[in-house]
Amino acid sequence: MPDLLPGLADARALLQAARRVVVVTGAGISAESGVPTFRGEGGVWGRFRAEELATPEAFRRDPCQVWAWYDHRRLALAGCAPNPGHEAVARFLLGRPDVHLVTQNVDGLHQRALAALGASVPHPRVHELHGSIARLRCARPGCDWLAEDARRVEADRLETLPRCPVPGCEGLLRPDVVWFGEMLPEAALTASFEAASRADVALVVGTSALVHPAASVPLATLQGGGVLVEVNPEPTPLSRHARWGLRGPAGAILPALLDPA
Ligand code: BJW
Repeated sequence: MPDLLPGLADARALLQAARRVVVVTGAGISAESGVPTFRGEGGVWGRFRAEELATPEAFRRDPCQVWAWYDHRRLALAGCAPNPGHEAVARFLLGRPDVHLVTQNVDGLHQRALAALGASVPHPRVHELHGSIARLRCARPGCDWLAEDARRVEADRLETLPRCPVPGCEGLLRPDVVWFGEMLPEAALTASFEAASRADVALVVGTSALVHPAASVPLATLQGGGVLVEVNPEPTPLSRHARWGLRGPAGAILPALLDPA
């Protein structure tokens, strides 16, 4: 299939010749690993309301409900593995010093693909804009406790939710992800826009490009004089800016696009 895809050979030539590349990914790259996307058919927001699960207000109102959802997702993720799309991005990033990866995904599958190739993670050229579901942090303002933590959370009662281990704090712990209305991590955001504005090519994969400021990252490449390549079965608001729009699944297209001949 990939050889016959319109634009694939040209997009591949563009990416292979480019020096600086920023790869921007969203939930679609993990769809073939069995991780549901947020929008579209079968998407999370078709079954659950974002404002009841992915806002700081929702956590304050009903931390058990929010934790039950995250515990379910953390458990489901443990049974998922990186797919050929994540693996191709990992090879591309490790093979070239001027490639940066900006991801909105909290699933850790990019990092797992990199670790499988022997890279130490977190990798300095991977920028997680919306955090990581594998980390917990204290929800109490002013407390900066943060750690990788894979524990199951019993979310049926407030008393069983995880608490901050800092002596005297005991604030509720929450997943280290970015909910609607929250600021993105400053270092990751700055690094993402810097990498994008310097890039010759932004390769945008599997995002509906509806959530800001992440959706604006590829626009920084355009503003810097670079070009955009999109991989997505469906068009998005970024499609009209793309030099090449490759319509199909990331797991099939990315190895053909990124691996050396
Ligand atoms: C495939 C495929 C296959 C399928 N291969 N592809 C400017 C304008 C308008 C609004 C705003 C704005 N600036 C800020 C806002 C508000 C808001 C926002 O953007 N709202 C819009 C929805 C209207 N943004 C925020 O609140 C952000 N914070 C912020 O801006 O702070 C500053 C501020 C603070 C206070 C006041 C004002 C400003 C925070 C956004 C946080 C988003 N959080 C979530 C949840 C993360 C945690 C978790 O996972 O639990 O992040 S929501 C969800 O959407 C998740 C994703 O990262 C994010 C993006 O989704 P993504 O990745 O694009 O997935 P989908 O499902 O939408 O798309 C999948 C795509 O894959 C589709 O296109 C498919 O076709 C494709 N696909 N299979 C390739 N096999």
